[in-house]
Amino acid sequence: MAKPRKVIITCAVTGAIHTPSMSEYLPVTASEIADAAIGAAEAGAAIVHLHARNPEDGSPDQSPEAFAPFLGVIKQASDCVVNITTGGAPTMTIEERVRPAETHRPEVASLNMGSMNFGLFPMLKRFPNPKHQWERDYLGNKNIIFNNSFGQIEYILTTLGPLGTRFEFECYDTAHLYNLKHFLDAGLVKAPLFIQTVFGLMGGIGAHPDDVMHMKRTADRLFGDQYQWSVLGAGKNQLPIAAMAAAMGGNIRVGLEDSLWAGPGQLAKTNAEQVTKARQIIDGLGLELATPDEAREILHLKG
Ligand code: KMH
Ligand code: ZN
Repeated sequence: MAKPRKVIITCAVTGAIHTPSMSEYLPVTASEIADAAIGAAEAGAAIVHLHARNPEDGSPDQSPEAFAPFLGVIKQASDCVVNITTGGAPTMTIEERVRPAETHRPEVASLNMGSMNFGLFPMLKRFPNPKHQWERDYLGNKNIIFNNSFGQIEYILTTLGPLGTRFEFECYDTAHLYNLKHFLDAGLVKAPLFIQTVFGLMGGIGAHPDDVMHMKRTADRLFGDQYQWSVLGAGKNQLPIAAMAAAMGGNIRVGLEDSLWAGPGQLAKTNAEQVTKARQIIDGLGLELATPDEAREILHLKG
């Protein structure tokens, strides 16, 4: 009998989209981020995707020094795969964005595969009174463009590739899959590709099942068996999209970076709570959870 497929859960514990006024449970300090990552790994996440924040006001902080304290604690406590963001926040320069991964040389770094509008302002309807001025400026800005030009993508690949870091290719629309294909054909990226398709962010593709199917079909046509598919549904789309993708051969990303919710109107108190829900989907489908070492083998990570 064929063995059940191993599904990789990634947990993105804090990110740079949500702000502290939206949820008291959003990890902000180094010790909160470390606890969140360790808890997520204990609940079944093979990979933790990490951003840092300024402990004073919760604003995104992309200095390598901000990552160091929680990276050390996570490494001591867990063998999970560490994934450091190169997206940072869409207001940062590319040099600033790449520095934490360049300094800390993780097994995986995120790599965003195209430029796009980034609409955070709809969240102001749900959370109309942010506490800090930076939150009001950030969320109210209707002119945010997330810059990921071909030159910037190449800069990240040629800076981090030689360090042995591999990539979580974040694709927010079908064009981003074609951009990735360009880099594969140019020999700048190597299979197996870990493709994180992102659904339901304003500026990217929607979160309808047709959108999921279209991204999957396009990736299948462009990359065949040269890729591992993972999905991230923003906000309330997180678990429905996770369930759909898991049933179709995909891997799952959860975490408070992508959704603050544990259910309708109910804030998630921990990242581990969302990992547990993803795990229930995997169990229910008769699939198995990938351990960190299995994820390393599947994705050809340096270990
Ligand atoms: N917040 C995600 C939708 C990055 O860190 O490079 C995108 C993200 C970007 O994870
Ligand atoms: Zn991120």
